[in-house]
Amino acid sequence: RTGPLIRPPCFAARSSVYSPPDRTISKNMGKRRTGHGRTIEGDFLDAGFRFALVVARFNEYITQELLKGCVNTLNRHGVPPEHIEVVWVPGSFEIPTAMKVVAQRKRADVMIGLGCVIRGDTAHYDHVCRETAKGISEVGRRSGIPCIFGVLTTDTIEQAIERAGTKMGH
Ligand code: INI
Repeated sequence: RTGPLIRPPCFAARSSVYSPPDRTISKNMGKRRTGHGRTIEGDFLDAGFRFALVVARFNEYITQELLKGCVNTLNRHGVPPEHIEVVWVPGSFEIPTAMKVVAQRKRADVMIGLGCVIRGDTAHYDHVCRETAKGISEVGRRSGIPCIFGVLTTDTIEQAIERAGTKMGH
């Protein structure tokens, strides 16, 4: 018998669910227990989920590339265009707020925040990075909807360009 499968809303179910050992065998083996009852695991196959990509306009020449790479990756894993919604926000700082609205309106099963914060001469960079990261994880924890952190935080524009698909791809 196959053990029960817990399928979190975000993850496609794997067919290879762990099967508990045959009862007759475990009876013969006394009280010794091996393995576990069930496995919760994601895979890379589309299962009909809707994706909201929340993208910052700040440093748009970089975030456009992140968006292209993200859409391309989702498409390659079988996500159709009609399951991808793009929400533009002014800067990375606003990504968590938009994610919260998307979550409240139940418009997505998964959200991906895409932004690019480049260090300047002031402490502004630190505030934007901190609040963006904290906010995205907070929306994810509170809503139960997976919120992916796709925000580059770099010291230089060159680093951002390198990480936006030019060197290693996405
Ligand atoms: N937003 C970014 O996404 N990247 C940056 O590099 C950046 N810098 O450097 O200032 C940035 N600032 C804007 C911020 O995200 C907000 O949109 C703004 O402060 C209004 O709330």
